[in-house]
Amino acid sequence: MQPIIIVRLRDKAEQAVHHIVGKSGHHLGNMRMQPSPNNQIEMLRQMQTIRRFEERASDDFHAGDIYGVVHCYIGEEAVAVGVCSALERDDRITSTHRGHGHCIAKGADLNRMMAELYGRETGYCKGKGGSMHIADFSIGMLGANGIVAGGIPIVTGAGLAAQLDGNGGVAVSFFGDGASNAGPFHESINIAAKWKLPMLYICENNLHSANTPASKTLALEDVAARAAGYGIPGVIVDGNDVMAVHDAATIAVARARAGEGPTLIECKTYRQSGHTERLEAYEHRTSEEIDLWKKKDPITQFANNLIQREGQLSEADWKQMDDEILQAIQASVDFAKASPFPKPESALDDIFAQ
Ligand SMILES: Cc1ncc(C[n+]2csc(CCOP(=O)(O)OP(=O)(O)O)c2C)c(N)n1
Repeated sequence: MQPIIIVRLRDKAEQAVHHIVGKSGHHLGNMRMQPSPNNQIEMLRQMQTIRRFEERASDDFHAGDIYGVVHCYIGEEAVAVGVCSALERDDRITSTHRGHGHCIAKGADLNRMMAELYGRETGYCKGKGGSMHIADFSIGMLGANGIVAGGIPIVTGAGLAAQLDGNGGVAVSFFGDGASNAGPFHESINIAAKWKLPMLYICENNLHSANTPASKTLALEDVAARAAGYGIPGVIVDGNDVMAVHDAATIAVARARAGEGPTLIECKTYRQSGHTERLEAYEHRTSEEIDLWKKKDPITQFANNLIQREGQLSEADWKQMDDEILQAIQASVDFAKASPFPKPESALDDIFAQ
């Protein structure tokens, strides 16, 4: 089974049409599924919120206000937003060590997120988990995860639960190209395929696994091709095109809800930020490569599209949206700073196994 590629093109009437073509170039069909103008503007707002949240987290980390580790997702925002915009609130996801984008796209509270990064009692983990452990079950966000590939079996269990409950729910695993080399990916996708679990496996192929180029660790060029080994569809999509990601996810969600089983979607994207803050000395990528991908920035592309082609947003609206987002981020920092640190005597609270 060859991976399928979804390409976003325009037909003569300037409607968004996604031409679905096989890897060998043969045409498999078209589809038309545009989110409403309001929903598209909301998608842009979410992407920019992720960007501004992380820029602030990075600044505050370097200023010494945030402890631990912060892995930014800058440049990959179209993946989280494109997929989560195709989900319902009760659908469940798990994330990675690079989880701020997935949390925000699923609807997490900015104040509680920032407070968690700041290590404060009002944070999602009462200030004791930090960036890599944010979870909010009320919105189906089952957790970021510091263990590479660790979230994949967890959310596959959520897919099994949805199937057993018969509630039509879908479960989504976000993971990197590096994680697709790990055992939990293969074990999970195998059983999900066999049991036709309502799952989406979303590989965020940002071309590098921490500080190693994916080309040095992947035996294939396309992670999506691995789907063939499990008898499920493998889709490649431009991970910097939020609408293309949304469409690929929408098809996969429909397939999952119809009981037809999982889909592996590989989003080709790029992390503009370093692997983690304060690891500049280990940066192995060339500035030419980073600059090339900055030119394909997913937020700039989408905003320009809405302003220039769709006419759904004016430059002034875009500026106002950004101002509102910056105010919300500042409010989250104010909330965090005004919150107390956890008390030392609470160190052993909420421990379920020792
Ligand atoms: C099981 C495990 N092994 C190693 C690490 C150290 N580690 C942290 S991130 C990372 C690379 C992950 O690469 P990828 O899945 O492609 O995600 P990316 O960082 O590119 O977003 C590694 C090896 C870890 N956290 N967990």
